[in-house]
Amino acid sequence: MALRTILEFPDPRLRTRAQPVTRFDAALGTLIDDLLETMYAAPGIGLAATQVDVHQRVIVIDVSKEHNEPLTLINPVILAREGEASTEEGCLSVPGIFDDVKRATKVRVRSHDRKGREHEGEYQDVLAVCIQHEMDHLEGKLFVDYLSDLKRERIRKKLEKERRERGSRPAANATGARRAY
Ligand code: GNR
Ligand code: NI
Repeated sequence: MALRTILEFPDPRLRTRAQPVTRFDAALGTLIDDLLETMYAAPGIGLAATQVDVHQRVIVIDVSKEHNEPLTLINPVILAREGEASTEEGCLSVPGIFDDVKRATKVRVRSHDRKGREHEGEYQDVLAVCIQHEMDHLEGKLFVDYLSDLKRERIRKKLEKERRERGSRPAANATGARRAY
């Protein structure tokens, strides 16, 4: 297993539309294991392959506290949606930014598991929100796209400034102290 690097807004690679999975092989298994490990380490409640620069229709989710209810949805399709509610969302690709997004409160989804078996399920509340958020990633869409152009521009500038300041600082060592020159 391995941790993968999560792309951050406004990286243009996050705008790639993912392709359907056609081979349910060992490489797919490795990708899923890496996505789960990267999601738990972050920590986050979901991760789409798009976020680690793999443009295949694979998402992982675990909304449990104990991190013991992993869900893998491959080639997911929403068959039905019900209800509407606004929830505060965040995204590992838009670190430190949280805002309200309106989504369906219940979704019926058809997907495949890692073995290629077809599965249909109904998901509600946090799980429904998370699935819709992750499926947006597969279309190259981010939650900040639902905000105003002005807000999204402000977020872009803030993240670019933070990255600039992070990038020009000497790397910290394992104890958190700055390296001496
Ligand atoms: O960890 C995450 N939390 C979250 C909270 C509210 C709505 C959606 C999410 S998904 C996010 C992880 C992530 O960026 N997945 O793409
Ligand atoms: Ni996200």
